[in-house]
Amino acid sequence: MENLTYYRPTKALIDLQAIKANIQSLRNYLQPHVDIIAVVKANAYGHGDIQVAAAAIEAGAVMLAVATPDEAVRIRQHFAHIDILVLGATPISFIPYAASENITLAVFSVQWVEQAQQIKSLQSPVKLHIKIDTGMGRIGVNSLEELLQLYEIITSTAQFSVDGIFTHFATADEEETLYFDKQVDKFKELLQYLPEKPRLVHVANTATALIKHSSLQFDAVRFGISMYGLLPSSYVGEVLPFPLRPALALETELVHVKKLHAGQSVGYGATFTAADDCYIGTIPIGYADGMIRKLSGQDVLVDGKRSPIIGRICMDQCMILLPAAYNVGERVTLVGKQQGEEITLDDWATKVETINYEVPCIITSRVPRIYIK
Ligand code: PMH
Repeated sequence: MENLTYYRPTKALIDLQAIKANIQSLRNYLQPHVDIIAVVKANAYGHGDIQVAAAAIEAGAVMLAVATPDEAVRIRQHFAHIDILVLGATPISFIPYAASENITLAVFSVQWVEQAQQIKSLQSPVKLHIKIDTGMGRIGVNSLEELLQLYEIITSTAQFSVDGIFTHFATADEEETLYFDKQVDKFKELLQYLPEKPRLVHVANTATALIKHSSLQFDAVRFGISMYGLLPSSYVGEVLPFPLRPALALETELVHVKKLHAGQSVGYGATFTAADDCYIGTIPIGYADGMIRKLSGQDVLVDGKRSPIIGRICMDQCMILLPAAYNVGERVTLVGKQQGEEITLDDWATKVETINYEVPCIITSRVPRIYIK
């Protein structure tokens, strides 16, 4: 039984309406025949796979994409009928489960298919999406020869059927299009040599779906980061066709407030020393929650005012410089809005020199995700 009572006030609030609205905006923007594949890998980018999947399906997604077989199992246990695609590599040992539970797998290796041929008596053929490496250099077949060899062995193997073909772009979110165009050309060229076009051709991640030519929507788009209301890059923000609603807020409360006298210090290493008398608050969130020490100095919101995190962030707690003497229990917003002020996951990403994708993924499972319907 899931623990639904949380005593610590630190919570990630996930706005499922925002997720639905982002998908619906995409739906209105895409050509009518194009399907939406909701990318819910990595626990839906840290937002919670099952709840996000339910919202995505309700908003019109017809397939869910995950990275690993284990993620697919979790989704299937909650959703009996939705199509699920595993984007990453799958061990042979997963194939019987994929066959009995209708999980679609990415395929990119002849050797893998040969090994799979040894598995007899599958409940039904496993649907495969051929992955082409057009320039990401990650997984995927790299040449026409490899593609045709793979296609031939799959189509002559009773255990499998070809349902789709796809690739992934390395630079779709950038203004410069040279490398992107090369990837597109390679994909289109390889595609035309296939004896038959698979049911589902898909190449577009969020950036491609939102800012590239509509012909690159093909049969489906894989909608990840902007489903969560976040931009793939600042450049995409400049040319975005519709507004996005961020889905995640992170909140806690003051659990201790004290007056610090000039000369007194705060935290491990005593790295902050008060120049003047001031009020500091302790909040129950630390690096074990994903609030890594590099976030020291980041502002949080208290009573609509920006208050910086001071000193080193501890495992379970950190301290903030308060604008005034507030009471224990005062709401503290780490990500989200208060009275017209806002702190975003992009602010965190800038502070720790990473991308917004990474930030919700590193908010650990100790922080409960609370769903606002
Ligand atoms: N398709 C594949 C194969 C992906 O790896 C990803 C994101 C997406 C679609 C969705 O992209 P979007 O969130 O930009 O829409 N994958 C990753 C990754 O591996 N690291 O960062 C994002």
